[in-house]
Amino acid sequence: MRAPRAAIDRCYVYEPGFIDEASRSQILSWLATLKPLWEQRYSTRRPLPAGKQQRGLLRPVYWLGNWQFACLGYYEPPKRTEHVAVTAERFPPVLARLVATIEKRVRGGFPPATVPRRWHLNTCLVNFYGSRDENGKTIDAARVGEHRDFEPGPVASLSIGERARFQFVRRGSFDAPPVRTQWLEDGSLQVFAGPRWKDDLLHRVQRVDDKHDLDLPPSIAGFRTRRVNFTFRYVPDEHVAPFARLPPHARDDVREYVAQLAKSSQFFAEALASEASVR
Ligand SMILES: O=C(O)CCC(=O)C(=O)O
Repeated sequence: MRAPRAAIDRCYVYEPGFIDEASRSQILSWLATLKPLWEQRYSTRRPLPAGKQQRGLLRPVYWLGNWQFACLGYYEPPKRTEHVAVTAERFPPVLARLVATIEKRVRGGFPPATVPRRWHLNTCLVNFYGSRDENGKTIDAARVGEHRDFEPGPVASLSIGERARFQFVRRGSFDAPPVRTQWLEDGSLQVFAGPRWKDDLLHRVQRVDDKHDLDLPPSIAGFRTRRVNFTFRYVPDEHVAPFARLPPHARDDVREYVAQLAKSSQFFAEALASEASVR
């Protein structure tokens, strides 16, 4: 008797070797030009939310398309859509090219019901995974706890560097065996969509290998990066607002970050300067 064939899941793709060598080296050159931010989870200008403690994010990040500052609370429709996604730099040509290929594949292969009408990958979170030095000790920070991505439609992710153990888990049973474990390898693409992968299950990065003594660009003071992950998402364009159009309290919350970015980014230098015209 023939073994039953595994059911094809049209809402999940894992493709090793998606990033070609030329693109990989262009991505690395572009990464070297970035100055990622270490963000605080909550506003440093307003009282903390009840029961919460201020903390720095575990890892430095950079956003493209729009920047979802942690202290503004991240994009979460339907209740949090306004004033949380701040216009940011465009994708560099190499990422724009890869994204165009991914969007084509999604439109051609994913069930139409899982792809919103105006869906396009206009947002990218660049995650830097590695270890930081703290008082002479090395602290590993290469993981992300269970969460879901609230942006509507398929989410695509590209990985560079050491492989990461990525897992989908059931809510509330994080110690139970994961529903799916996927090692995300250097150069790979992962895409998932639909209610099962996006809403019912949570995902996490449990750990990242450290086998090749990698130190990926850019150089970040006190931090050694061994994996860079790009997650591409869709935020409806009407929910993306330029810094100067944020309400005053939100501008106050993020101005220091924008000023920090402005030191090495023409885009954010202009965003900061444009605030003067609305004051
Ligand atoms: O690093 C990864 O592969 C996943 C990152 C992630 O889950 C996220 O950015 O929401």
